[in-house]
Amino acid sequence: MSNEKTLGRLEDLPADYVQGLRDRNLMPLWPALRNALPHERPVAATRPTIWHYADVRPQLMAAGSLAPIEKAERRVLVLCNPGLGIETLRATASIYIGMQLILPGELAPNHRHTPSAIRFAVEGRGGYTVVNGEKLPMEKGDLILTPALNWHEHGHEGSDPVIWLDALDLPIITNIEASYSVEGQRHVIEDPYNTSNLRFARGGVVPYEMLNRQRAPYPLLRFPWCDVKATLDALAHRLPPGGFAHVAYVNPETGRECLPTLGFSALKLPVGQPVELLRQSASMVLHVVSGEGLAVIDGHSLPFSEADTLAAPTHARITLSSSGTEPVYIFVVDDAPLQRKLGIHQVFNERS
Ligand code: GTQ
Repeated sequence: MSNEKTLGRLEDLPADYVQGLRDRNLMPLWPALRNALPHERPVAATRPTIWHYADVRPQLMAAGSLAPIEKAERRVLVLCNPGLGIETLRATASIYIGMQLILPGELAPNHRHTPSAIRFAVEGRGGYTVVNGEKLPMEKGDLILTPALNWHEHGHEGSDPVIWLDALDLPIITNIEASYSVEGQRHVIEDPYNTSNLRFARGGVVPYEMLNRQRAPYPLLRFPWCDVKATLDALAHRLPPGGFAHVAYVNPETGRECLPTLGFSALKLPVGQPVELLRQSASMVLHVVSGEGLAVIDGHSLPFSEADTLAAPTHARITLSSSGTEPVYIFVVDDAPLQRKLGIHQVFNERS
């Protein structure tokens, strides 16, 4: 940077002065200023990373026999970004991602916590989550919200292993020293029919009594994949040249993001045509619902196939392309809602 001034270093100061500062719990800002406020763009420790499902699945199945549900509560392997230190349990600086296994007949007991969470179903039939008494089935590709401080437990009525992806804002909540959980009694299922989804099954038409109701903060808790895919397929038919279909999951009462910190979207990559995402300030995690292809994230080439999961740091350049004969569907988690609330979310329009 041409106008970048070189600032004084800690070593330039007399050692006894620095020690005197330390003894008083003080530090000079100027040697740390460029670290705290780097010029032009953030310095991200988050590394472009891929977790192949072919690697994760066998380890998760092994956990199925090594860790009984009673000893685990949640049988999860966490997707840890090596750039952030894997013991910090972060896929990006703000996003936690786990892969959870539940076996037939098991129950992951009721609890609630300050981090907000979602489930995105990856494999198996018969799994469900109960949120505040409402039973939410989990079929492949379904998105289930378990918002902050809402009671939730998971069960399994099918016959094969069920695996889903968990995304939580845990790193954010941990960093503000606000993370904790409470254990609850087993749910009484008051709504076995996923009524929240029924209320909003058709855009623009809701049960009449909704007009006399107070707005709920989380009116829709389950977003079935079949609806999302149908919307992507319909949009993909009327794209401008070079465009791609990308839909956001929203709160149907506000039209805005459905959780306070994390945002969810899905996109469809056309066959044989690379797509460059607009560079933006949010970090993100991409999960491949189906198809295979190549992601290039800040110059790192990461070939992907079905059920693989990728992490991209803030401000990343991301190009995606399908390599097979089938279109690619991708589910995206980002921290744009938090960044918007902080007034720092930016989209950069330049293409490289
Ligand atoms: O299923 O409630 O991956 O509480 C981490 C924490 C899943 C869950 C995780 C959790 C859950």
